[in-house]
Amino acid sequence: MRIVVLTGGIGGARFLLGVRAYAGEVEAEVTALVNVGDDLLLHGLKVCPDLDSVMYTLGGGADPERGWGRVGETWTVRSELAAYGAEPAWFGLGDKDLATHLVRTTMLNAGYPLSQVTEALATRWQPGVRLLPATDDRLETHVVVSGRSEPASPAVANRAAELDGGQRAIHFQEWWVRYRADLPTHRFVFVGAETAKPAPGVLEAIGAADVVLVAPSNPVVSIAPILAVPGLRDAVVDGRAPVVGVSPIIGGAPVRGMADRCLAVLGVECSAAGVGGLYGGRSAGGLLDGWLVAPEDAGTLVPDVTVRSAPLRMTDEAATAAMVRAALELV
Ligand code: FO1
Repeated sequence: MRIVVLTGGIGGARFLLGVRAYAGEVEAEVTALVNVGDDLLLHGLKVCPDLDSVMYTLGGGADPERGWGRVGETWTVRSELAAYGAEPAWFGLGDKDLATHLVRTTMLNAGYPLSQVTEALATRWQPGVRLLPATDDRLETHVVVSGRSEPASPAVANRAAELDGGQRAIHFQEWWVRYRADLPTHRFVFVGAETAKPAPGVLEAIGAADVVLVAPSNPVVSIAPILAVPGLRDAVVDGRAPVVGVSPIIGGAPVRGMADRCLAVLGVECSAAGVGGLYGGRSAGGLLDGWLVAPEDAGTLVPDVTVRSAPLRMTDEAATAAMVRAALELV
């Protein structure tokens, strides 16, 4: 059996622990198609938060509390950078984490595509699932905001010029980490999406899949940038594999992160029904055949989608594997 998972963020990485555990029970192969919209260039290094969260989490190197970066991390370089006043100081790169970015940036500069770099890094971590970036091309989530305009921080590359009406685009990480989304926010832009191509192996993995799972990731800034890669969404919708999503919203609130803030920008209700409706039913041109919601949201209706409920708290690997089993029983 071949399972393909659309995933991003810390919740998506935790979900993959359960997918891997379930796949081990049924001898299935797993390919994770990972969001790259969070990626950024920082101090000359290419940082890929979602790829790293998945790689470290599955490889046993992630800090379980933080959910990102390494367990047992130290911050010597970070404090040295701060001593030089090197901007941005609001995004912390740990000493162990830096080695990943140095190796990745060296390989990218040598001309290796991100998918091959990811494969090389994963050789060390042995995640037990195949990790594929959604695209090898540059695709970055930027956020159009207004208010609290600061002098342009040159360190955050590709800062868009001032837009009309005092609006400006900032990189997703600045919005997420520096401002904690606490700015008037108008829209999300996936810079580079128009010309990005699915990474090698992505369309093949979708075509060969027996099931496609949409992880309980942030639908707006983790799943949408994956689906924004031309050809990727169509491959899923037009493919033969059933598509089952797992709700990231339980009882009207995200389990962690800021999906509520992101959904509000889109004017989508922060609920299992709202996100299910955002993805849409496959027979109506949407994405989903099935939608797994928490018991708190049993009775959720999504047009053209089969909805089931099961406990969705990813308290440990076994609980998450049970979620995966429930999702697969849906189809
Ligand atoms: N999140 C923070 O809230 N503060 C940080 O300083 C920070 C640094 C960081 C460094 C590397 C990395 O891979 C992730 C990092 N994150 C940090 C998390 C990151 O913003 C999010 O995990 C994802 O981009 C969204 O899921």
